[in-house]
Amino acid sequence: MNTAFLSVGTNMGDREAYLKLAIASLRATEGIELVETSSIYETAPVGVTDQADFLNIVVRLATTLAPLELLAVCQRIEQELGRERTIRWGPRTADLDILLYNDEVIESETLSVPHPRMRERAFVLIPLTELAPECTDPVTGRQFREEPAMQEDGVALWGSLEVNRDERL
Ligand code: GSY
Repeated sequence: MNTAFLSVGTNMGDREAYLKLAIASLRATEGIELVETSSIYETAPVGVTDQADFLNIVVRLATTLAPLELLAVCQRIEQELGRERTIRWGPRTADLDILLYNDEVIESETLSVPHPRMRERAFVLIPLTELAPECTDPVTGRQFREEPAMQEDGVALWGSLEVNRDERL
């Protein structure tokens, strides 16, 4: 069994509903066990800043899927939830990124793990370290909680998904 962390973000429509739908789709996927979800954070947009605030979470999965299979699942869920890849860095109903897959370092044409921009993104680092405070970057050897971006503004606790424990396990 493999451990993976995903980042899920949304800034269109009913943002909480999109997070819940993404979680439900992950849960319904063969080969994926949703182990836990972080709190929900409301976060200022990074990249294109002239767009609505996001809701972001990080989830921990146990999975038998290989990294590229997991990527295909993420892309399928984004499409199911209506994401159209029009504006790069622009608004989206749901964005699912693989952050970490075990301690593996993967550089392929379609997938880079650890996610290449995660070290600069407080909206990823803060929910990730909520779930895994000791988590260490397999590339730098540093703990993610030591990254300077952890101190950035623009990330506020918003709520929780109220996933009950029985559903989680
Ligand atoms: O890369 C994920 C999509 N995304 C986000 C996001 O999820 N949250 C925030 N705050 N800014 C973002 N910019 C992009 S692109």
